[in-house]
Amino acid sequence: MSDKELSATIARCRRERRLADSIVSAVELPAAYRVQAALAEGRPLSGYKLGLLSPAKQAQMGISAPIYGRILDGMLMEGPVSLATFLQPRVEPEIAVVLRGPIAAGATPGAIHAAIGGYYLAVDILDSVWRGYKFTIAEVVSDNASGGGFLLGPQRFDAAPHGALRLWLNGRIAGGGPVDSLGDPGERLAWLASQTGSLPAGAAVFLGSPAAAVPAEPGTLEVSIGRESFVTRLVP
Ligand code: 0L1
Ligand code: MG
Repeated sequence: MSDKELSATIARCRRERRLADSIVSAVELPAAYRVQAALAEGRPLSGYKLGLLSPAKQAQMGISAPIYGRILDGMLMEGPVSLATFLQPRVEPEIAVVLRGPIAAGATPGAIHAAIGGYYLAVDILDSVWRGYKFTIAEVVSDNASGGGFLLGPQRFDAAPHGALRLWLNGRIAGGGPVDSLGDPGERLAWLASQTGSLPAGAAVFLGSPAAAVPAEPGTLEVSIGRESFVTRLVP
């Protein structure tokens, strides 16, 4: 499958609200990012997501760096969130930052730190177009790194929270892991700016999850770290 066919498949399946089957293709990563950008054209950008942060996940996909996707107009949501708007939603707990200033490619660590307006508990709602989340790396990058919906908790933290980030679904723990395993947020933002050219002021950047994504279900969704938590609702 060529990059044009890949782009057309994703666009058609998204439009028709149906899943696509993975087809092994020879599309390289730079071409996949071009497909992602072309599919996002005309939609205002609210930020970015980082994905596949862990070396184990990267090795599984045959890459040695994270991937990124775009948070587009309408993807930043407030609860309650209707699951009917997605194809096959999965959720994972994250930390996100909101930028108060722009970050240029090559910015110093000090400039990056100064550009961070705050840290938030967050939920990444993944929604791959690829059936059963079975995809090649080119397919998932072209499909906007499975970007579906994004939730930011109401509380702003001045500093990056540390500890075990946990996801609770209807009172049951659904996953978690140490937030420090995601690496230094400043370094992650530096990498992202080097890939995109710059990050605009006001952008939300979801920094990835230390936990595996789990299928979303209606009910109460909670993200916690230490004594802090963010609760929202998922409805059918
Ligand atoms: O970390 C992530 O948000 C994952 C991005 C793409 C891979 C997936 O859909 O599982
Ligand atoms: Mg994620």
